[in-house]
Amino acid sequence: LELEGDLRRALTRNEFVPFYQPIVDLEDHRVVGYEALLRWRHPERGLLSPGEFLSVAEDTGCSEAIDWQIFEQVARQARALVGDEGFISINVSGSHFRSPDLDQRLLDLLIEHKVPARSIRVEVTERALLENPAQVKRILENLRDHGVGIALDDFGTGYSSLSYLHQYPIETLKIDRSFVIELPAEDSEAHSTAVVRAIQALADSLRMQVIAEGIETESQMRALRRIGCRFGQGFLFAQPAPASKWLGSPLSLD
Ligand code: G
Ligand code: G
Ligand code: NA
Ligand code: MN
Repeated sequence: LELEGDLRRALTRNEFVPFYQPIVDLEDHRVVGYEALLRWRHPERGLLSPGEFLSVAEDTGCSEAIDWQIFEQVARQARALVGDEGFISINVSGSHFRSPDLDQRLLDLLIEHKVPARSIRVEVTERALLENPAQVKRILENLRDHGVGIALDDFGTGYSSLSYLHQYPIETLKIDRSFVIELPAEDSEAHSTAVVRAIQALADSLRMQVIAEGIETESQMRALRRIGCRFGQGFLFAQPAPASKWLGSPLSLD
């Protein structure tokens, strides 16, 4: 496939970059952290999103190298972006958990760049948890023991057998934007409202934090606040943007 050659060339040319989307406290709109989101600065096709190339990257074994290109840049930019206060969330490809040294390499990278482990969160999907449970559990526990946060991404869309949740050191549930998109203004009986309410109740009882994804409207934000959801991200607050956009005013939307 042509795209595979393209991906390998892009890796050698460092064309993969993190964009950062603020994660805010829904009460006061304070920025508490950023999610690093992969983009490909393609020389001819412009800026590409993961949806356009990530599955080919996975199929051709490129996704781990892409992850590392992002992790390196995040490690270099983290302190300027969030100081001692905030955190940066990074996405890890599911297949990456087949690498038994993922945890140690990540911890070494943080030490090399003098980034405190508590400044970093790892986002993992439900599917990744279930593919290789014993190794994923060991890797996540080691990261957690060193202070790295663990968030479960796209929660509610996967293979949600709730029984596994407490078996992993998960501190944060990220509510998938497919539920947030459907949140109505006031109708508390609606299906999506019930799902989000249930996720929030589950998180509260397990003492986990909740972050809602894909908030685009004020009414979605108000519905989330009524449900007791404290944190979120989405176009209502800010689009993902290069680090330079946020460096002038770290942890602020201005
Ligand atoms: O930014 P966008 O909406 O196109 O992201 C699409 C998907 O790509 C999301 O599911 C997101 O979790 C995933 N993704 C974003 N950044 C990264 C990354 O750096 N590495 C990996 N493996 N996946 C990412
Ligand atoms: O898989 P994950 O949930 O990590 O991917 C998040 C993706 O959603 C990113 O690619 C990001 O660009 C995109 N995104 C972020 N905020 C919004 C939003 O408010 N609306 C929509 N439609 N997409 C968003
Ligand atoms: Na994510
Ligand atoms: Mn997500």
